Amino acid sequence: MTDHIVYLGLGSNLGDRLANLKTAINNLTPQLNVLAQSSIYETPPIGYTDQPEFLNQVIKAETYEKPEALLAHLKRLEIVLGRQPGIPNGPRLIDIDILFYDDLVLNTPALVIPHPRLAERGFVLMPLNEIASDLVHPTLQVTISQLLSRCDTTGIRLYGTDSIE
Ligand code: PH2
Ligand code: MG
Ligand code: MG
Repeated sequence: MTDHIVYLGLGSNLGDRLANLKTAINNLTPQLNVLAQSSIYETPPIGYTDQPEFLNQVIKAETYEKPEALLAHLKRLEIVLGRQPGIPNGPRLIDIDILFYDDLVLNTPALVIPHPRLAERGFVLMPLNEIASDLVHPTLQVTISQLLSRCDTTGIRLYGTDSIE
């Protein structure tokens, strides 16, 4: 079995957001074996802003699936967990995106790897930086920590740790 290392971005802004993330992670097997999990962040919605705040998290996993089969597995899981079709960038119970798949660069109508918007998304880069700060983006040729340092992270904070002012 040839294993591949992938990073997945998870997001939820409907229902019990924390439970949605946990249920998603618990149902990744057997196709994926989770190796590391970031903290969970509460993040203002990007793109379509008139919707509830998200919880976002990033995980590192190993998988034997090819990219297309992995995508199909994740889409099936989103639907099993209750995701309904909706507007692009709109509210969702659960979103599971492939961020990286080894150092693969893939551009098909169905799937683009690395995720095409990760470099400008603080809600991806903050959690990703926790578990992969030295990972080099295969086309941009800079590390995650470098991408994060250039990115707007306004309003993003760790979830479940109330700040003391
Ligand atoms: N996902 C989107 C669009 N906007 N904003 C935040 N904060 N978190 C997300 O996961 C997110 C988003 C499309 O998938
Ligand atoms: Mg997404
Ligand atoms: Mg998605």
